[in-house]
Amino acid sequence: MLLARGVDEEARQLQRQGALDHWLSCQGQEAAQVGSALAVGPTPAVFPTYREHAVALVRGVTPEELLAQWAGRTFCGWDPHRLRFFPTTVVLAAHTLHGVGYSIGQRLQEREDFVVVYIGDGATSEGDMSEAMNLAAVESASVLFVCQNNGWAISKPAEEQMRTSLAQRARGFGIESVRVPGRDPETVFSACSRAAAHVRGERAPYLVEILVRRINGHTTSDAQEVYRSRDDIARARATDPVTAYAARLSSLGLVDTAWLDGIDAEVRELRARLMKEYE
Ligand SMILES: Cc1ncc(C[n+]2csc(CCOP(=O)(O)OP(=O)(O)O)c2C)c(N)n1
Ligand SMILES: [Mg+2]
Repeated sequence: MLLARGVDEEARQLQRQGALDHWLSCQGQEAAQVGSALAVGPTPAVFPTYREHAVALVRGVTPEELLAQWAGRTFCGWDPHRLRFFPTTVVLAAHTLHGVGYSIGQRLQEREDFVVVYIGDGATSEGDMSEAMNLAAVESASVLFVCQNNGWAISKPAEEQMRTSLAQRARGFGIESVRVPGRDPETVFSACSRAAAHVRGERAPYLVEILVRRINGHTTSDAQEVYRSRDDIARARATDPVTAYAARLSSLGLVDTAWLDGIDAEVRELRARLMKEYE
């Protein structure tokens, strides 16, 4: 989580300096991403949206590869086949159908493992998501939908975009689901481990809705202060999952200052490396 935060912060700075065209920050969503990525493990194919940087790092995408697309260097940046981590999808929810189709294809080839599809709250309003959930339910596809509900689709609040929770909506399609808070990676890890066991054991889809708070604007081109209250932004910063988890592990005596300093040094080195590379 700390490494992801460091990479994200460096990418934001590189964008300001003109080295990257664009960046979508994942700050505030690290516990949801690291908890879910560790729970599903390294084997299932993952279809991300565009903000799953911490998942990418857990999957073995290097920080240099992660930034490459946003510097306009490559189409993707990493090898999607080797890492089983598919390219970023900016066309909202298109990848939900790709993921379900991929899972059905795997089953037909008797190479079944499950597929993980990451999606945001706003993207679930796209017809593709409804089609993907229905198809997954009807075909009993082995797909785990991980929905990070950060409360915003750019400037559109989630409460103006839906009348039920996403977990409830999934049940309407015949997909079992759960809604969990996304501040503590262990809570997310437990929920996603149970969900993954369900997908594997039942060979059926499952949806986990994780409630998170977006700390920064939608992208580096967005001024969230224009449409989001100061209180809401302050609350997102005050409930930062990264500092909260570091504090929790420290208070339990599981990590000490020397260990945290070691990670800090690693982050500084990583950021310096990225800065040099992208300059
Ligand atoms: C099909 C389509 N329509 C509109 C957009 C413009 N767009 C980009 S991101 C976004 C909001 C998505 O919000 P959400 O799914 O909650 O993800 P978040 O950015 O909050 O992680 C919109 C409307 C798009 N990329 N693709
Ligand atoms: Mg959102």
